Amino acid sequence: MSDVCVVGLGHVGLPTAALLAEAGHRVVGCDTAPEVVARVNAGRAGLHEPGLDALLARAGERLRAQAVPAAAEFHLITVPTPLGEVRRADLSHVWAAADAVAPVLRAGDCVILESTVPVGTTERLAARLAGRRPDLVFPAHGGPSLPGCVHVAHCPERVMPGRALHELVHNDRVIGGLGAGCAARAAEVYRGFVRGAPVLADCRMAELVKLAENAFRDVNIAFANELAAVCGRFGLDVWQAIGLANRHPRVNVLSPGAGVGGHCVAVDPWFLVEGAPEEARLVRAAREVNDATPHRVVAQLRQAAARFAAPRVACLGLAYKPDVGDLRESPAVVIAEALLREGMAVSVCDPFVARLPDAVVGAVLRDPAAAIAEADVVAILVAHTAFRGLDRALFGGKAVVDAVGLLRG
Ligand code: SAJ
Repeated sequence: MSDVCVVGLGHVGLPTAALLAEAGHRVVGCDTAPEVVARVNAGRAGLHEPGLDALLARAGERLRAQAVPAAAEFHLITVPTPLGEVRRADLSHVWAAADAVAPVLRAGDCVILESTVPVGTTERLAARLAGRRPDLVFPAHGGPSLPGCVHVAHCPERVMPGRALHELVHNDRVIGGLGAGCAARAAEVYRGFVRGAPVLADCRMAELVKLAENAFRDVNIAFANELAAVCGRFGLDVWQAIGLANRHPRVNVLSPGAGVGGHCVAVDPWFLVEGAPEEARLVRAAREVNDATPHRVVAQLRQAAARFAAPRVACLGLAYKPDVGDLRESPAVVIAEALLREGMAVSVCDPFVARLPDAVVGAVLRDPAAAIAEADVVAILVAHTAFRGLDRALFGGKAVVDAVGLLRG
């Protein structure tokens, strides 16, 4: 069993570190946030990830957390890559992780970048490491594996928040190597816990494939959202339209909603646009359609509220998607914020949210039945399973904007 160092103990890094520890590796997890280090060492995940606390308990002493990387055969970098200025990837966390790992690297070690990145980043990562460690040998992109070289690879995570443990084990992994032999070396660390297939490729290919996966989803959701806008223009019901279209054996239109949120699908397609602005026209258009969707929902709500002197709006759902408490890039937050700015009284109901974010200061968190009872307008923004059981009589006499088709069953 190897020593493994996981840099970044977030939604992907922590479950990965715990699975590696359970597979028998000695794992050091690193995080720059002292509270994360303390929490993990106390055996608490602090994430909405079913089974993770139990897994941490089983990992016991094989997983310990600290602020800085330790020497290890494998270094996994699982840090965030948010959208920075002018819709380009902010890679500052990747570079900080590289600079932290560089001093402990040894000949023959393997560095694996799991964060989602623009095409070409793994090569830049290797160049940065090589710049800090001129005493070590790094392969050139596509070049031969030299004796004692540091292996560098990109193995993008592909897990759905809330299903991380299942998907980390069962999803196939695309493992892209920098030079010959890097992908095969990187694959060794996943063997202990991944039951999906390891598919070896070049690092640029692995980077592109991850971006393509999320852009594919974004484009398809944009089509559904655009269809909702088109149906609105004709006064037609988009849910009925999709239900009928999907009876065609080769058509599968996704669900329109309040917009696209989360830290992946709403972000990663821009990394493709960044690298290929002339070519990625459909990808850019999809991003624009999905980003415009919350504003279209606000316009519908404004219209629904127009007949009330001091409209009270109940927003059902604040999370970026059903049955999670994650608020990152959530379109529901954008909508609630806009309603507050327009002077409406806003109550928010979300069984996964214990405290409202600063963005919606002025709104109140309430249980759905009470919020709906007192509202003039109900905005259904997230199809949480818990909302499906709400008594339909509650909505009687209310102006309802159902962005997610919850009342359609
Ligand atoms: N959404 C719709 N309509 C739909 C489906 C989704 O409006 O029919 C919305 C959701 O409400 C949400 C957004 O799209 O706001 C994104 O949700 P999602 O479930 O499509 O994706 P994420 O961001 O939770 O996770 C994605 C996954 N990628 C794909 O499905 C291609 C996951 O596998 C990736 O690992 C993850 O991004 C990531 O980390 O990149």
